[in-house]
Amino acid sequence: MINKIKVKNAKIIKLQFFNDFPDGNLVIGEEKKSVPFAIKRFYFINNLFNKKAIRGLHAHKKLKQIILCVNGSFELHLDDGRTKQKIIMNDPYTGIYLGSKVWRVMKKFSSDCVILVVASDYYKESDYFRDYQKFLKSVNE
Ligand code: T46
Repeated sequence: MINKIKVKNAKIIKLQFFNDFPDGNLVIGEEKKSVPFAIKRFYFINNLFNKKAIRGLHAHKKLKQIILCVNGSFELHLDDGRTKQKIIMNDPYTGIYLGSKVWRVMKKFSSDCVILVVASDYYKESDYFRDYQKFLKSVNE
């Protein structure tokens, strides 16, 4: 995992958890506490069996999200238009908050990888920058 975020509009979110070994761990996120926005949506990504899968390749205009790797691992590549950073996501208790205008690419998923995302708004395709040049132009405006 990582201990410092260099890109803008991103930060590390540490979740509270209870280690009930050998009966499991209980992990908690709470709106406006560990999650710094009101939650309108969650989604998860699983069945990542294709070793060459690449997801993301976009930024959001306004959406705020927390990305968690609740099982397995993957690489999260962030880019705020000036600074780039690679984060190895392999700690289910540490999420990455992403605010507006952070280009993200997700790859190198382990086959047991499960990604959980909590989001501040409903799905709106109009909130996506899917074209990198348009994203860069918007960052530099
Ligand atoms: C993000 C990363 C981490 C919906 O209809 N509703 C939804 O809530 C979402 C998330 C997606 N979709 C549709 C849109 C596409 O036709 O599902 C399809 C796949 O979505 P996308 O290619 O955007 O998936 P990822 O994994 O590249 O990106 C997703 C989120 O879209 C994005 O906000 O930050 O996960």
